[in-house]
Amino acid sequence: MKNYHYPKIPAAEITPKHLFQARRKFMQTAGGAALAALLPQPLWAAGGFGEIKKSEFSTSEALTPLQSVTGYNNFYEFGTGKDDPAARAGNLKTRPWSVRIEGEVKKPITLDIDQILKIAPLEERIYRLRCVEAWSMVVPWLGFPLAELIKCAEPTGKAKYVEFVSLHDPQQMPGQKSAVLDWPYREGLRLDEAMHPLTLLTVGLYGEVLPPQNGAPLRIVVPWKYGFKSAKSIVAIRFLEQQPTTSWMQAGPSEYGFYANVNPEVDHPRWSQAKERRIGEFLKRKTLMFNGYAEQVAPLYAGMDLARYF
Ligand SMILES: Nc1nc2c(c(=O)[nH]1)N[C@H]1C(S)=C(S)[C@@H](COP(=O)(O)O)O[C@H]1N2
Ligand SMILES: [Mo]
Repeated sequence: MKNYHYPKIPAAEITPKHLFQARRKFMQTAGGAALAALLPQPLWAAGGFGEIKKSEFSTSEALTPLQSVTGYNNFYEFGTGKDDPAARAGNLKTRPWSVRIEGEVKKPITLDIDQILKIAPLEERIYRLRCVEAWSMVVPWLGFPLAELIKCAEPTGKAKYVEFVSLHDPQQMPGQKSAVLDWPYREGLRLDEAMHPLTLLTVGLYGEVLPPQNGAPLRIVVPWKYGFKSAKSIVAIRFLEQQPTTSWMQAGPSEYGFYANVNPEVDHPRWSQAKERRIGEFLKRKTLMFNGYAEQVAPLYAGMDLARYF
């Protein structure tokens, strides 16, 4: 059994070696602490992550253009319009940023984003993302399996669910001044769903750090579920014995279930889920069971009535 540890943050390792050495040289020649403030941020914050693994789980479908991925969003903390996040999230302060790992774990801890980035190597995962509002995108995410962090946390035998809590800060998030959802935004997964290799702890897209409107600095992406399960800008990952009530379940229990698996056969009470519009395309396409990931995830739901557990 491999022994997992939460990584510490030696500055020399956050910054790729050549940059670190160049920085030291610069400090030696230029000297002075004031100049240090002008030095580049760690590479991941400045954009660009170095070497990135490709993933066997990536789709080869055409990518949704970057402008649509960053310009057409749901992020209710910034308003309910699709262009609100791009217009209003720009100043979200994403550093320093820490995430509480709490609840039913042997090692509750608060991790800095830089520690989280060192848990596992980053991969590019090109996933379909299907919104409950019947549009979809294809996005090249950067991240690593959430399972890697969960292994570090060592859930106790009681942990059956994982809850994700997004930032609550009405000063920065003007949408939180309205009670459209119960803040903070809370989502959740069954522990086995959270451990599934497709579930991605995500820090970037299109080769760069996540833009604020896409959930910087850290979000979840669960590609076989409706988009709202993929919580953005998370500050806590909580392990629970009981199934949590998510913000969307609370807002509309008959419309948004806990599972929210993409399912063309189970309609939303107010619209069909049989088809979707891929952003940028004219004709609608058929929505696929589990958003096309049935081969990988159907066994998680063997024997379950998916109309009841929607
Ligand atoms: N905290 C938070 N996370 C969120 C949302 C939100 O409003 N707040 N919207 C969800 C919805 S409905 C979708 S479709 C996806 C959109 O992710 P994207 O903007 O990166 O495409 O984010 C999800 N995560
Ligand atoms: Mo969505």
